[in-house]
Amino acid sequence: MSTPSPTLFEELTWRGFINQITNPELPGILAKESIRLYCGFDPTADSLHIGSLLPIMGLAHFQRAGHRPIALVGGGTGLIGDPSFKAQERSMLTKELVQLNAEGIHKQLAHFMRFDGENAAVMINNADWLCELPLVDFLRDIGKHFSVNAMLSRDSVKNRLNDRDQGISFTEFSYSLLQAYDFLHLNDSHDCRIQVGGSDQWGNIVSGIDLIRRLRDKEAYGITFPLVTKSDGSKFGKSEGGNIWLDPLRTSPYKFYQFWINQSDGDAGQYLRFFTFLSREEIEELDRQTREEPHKRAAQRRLAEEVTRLVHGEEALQNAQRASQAVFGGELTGLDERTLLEVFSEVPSADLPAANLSDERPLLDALVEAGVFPSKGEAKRLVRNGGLYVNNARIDAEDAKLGAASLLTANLAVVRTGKKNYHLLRFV
Ligand code: 383
Repeated sequence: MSTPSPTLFEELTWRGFINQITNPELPGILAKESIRLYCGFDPTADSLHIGSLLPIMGLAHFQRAGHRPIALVGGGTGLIGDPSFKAQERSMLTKELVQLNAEGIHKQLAHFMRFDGENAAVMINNADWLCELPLVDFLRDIGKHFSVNAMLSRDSVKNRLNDRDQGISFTEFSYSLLQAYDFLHLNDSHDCRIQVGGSDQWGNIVSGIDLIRRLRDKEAYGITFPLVTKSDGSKFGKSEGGNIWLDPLRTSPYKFYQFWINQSDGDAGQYLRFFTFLSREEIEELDRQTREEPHKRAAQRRLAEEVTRLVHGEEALQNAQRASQAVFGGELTGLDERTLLEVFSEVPSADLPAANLSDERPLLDALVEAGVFPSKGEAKRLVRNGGLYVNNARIDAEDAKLGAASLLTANLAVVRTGKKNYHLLRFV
């Protein structure tokens, strides 16, 4: 007899998704019926970053198990700014910018869930109801159920209250009322009974549950996911250049792929659980390979492959993998200029006049001028030994000429001397 597949809650637990739940009855409820749940994303930028990926994966797991996710874009709450665990007051974004950002995030979220068929996901923007709220009614009907005393004791705003210099505006202080109201609204309009979010959202989620209990006398639930951390204590989701974004224009698929492939042995296993849908057996096998043959980096390779495919698609994955092979002598043609510049960002580069190409100048002369070789004699010696490559293709003739065919893109060529000494030539 085959073993029964784990319930959703067991699955989320072994993957490490469960930080806290508001009610111990939740696992039983999830096993019994298809239920609506939601998670909110504020449009503070025009792209999500990998900090949002864990709750997105969480929503996708719920959908795979037959539940009905709502992805909420915070077009209304984004105008206010969530102060939870933020050290400083946020600068206010214009309404136009929040609107643009919301459109960007809407498009991205659409990748990760299925919006048709049975238990289709729903995408919703809280600007649709929050921006219409009449202030006096809101303060009477909703505000009356919030105790300022309780709000002041929340961990998520404690630092701001204790720090006289930073402080917190009334605007941000009111944020949790709006998120609580959202949950009430979605409970009324969509029978939404669960809210999920990162552990920073605990206070906001509990506020909504309390409000629903008081006003509707109904039980609603919350689940928080852990904050993703790195085993060496450094911050997850940042590279030297800042955030790792899901938008390929902000973080190229090559950089994205590199981010995952460079994770440590200690982190790769957890990230496979968080950010891929691979089965427990597959992941435990990759854990074993990491223990026994860490130098092969099987877990990191699979992690980078799966997450890049999920976020950017198959074609972008193939390009990223090809780009990653480029420094090991792989095929370079077909890589776009931006990717080439990223791949070879740390190699020496030189500018040469574009006239070198139309005049079919001897390659070795140009390479001496570009500083690749100290002298022509040395260049010739390397060609005789079969160690000079242009665009990873070997140069066999000492009198080889430059020409349009030497270019990879409109003005770039890659020179390699020996196994892996690269130079980038830019014809300007
Ligand atoms: C807004 C309205 C709601 C419910 C939630 C929200 C957004 C929420 C928030 N979330 C963060 C964000 O948008 O600020 N108040 O940047 C992040 N989330 C998710 C997750 C996370 C949280 O989008 O922990 C990381 O990604 O909850 O920081 O009715």
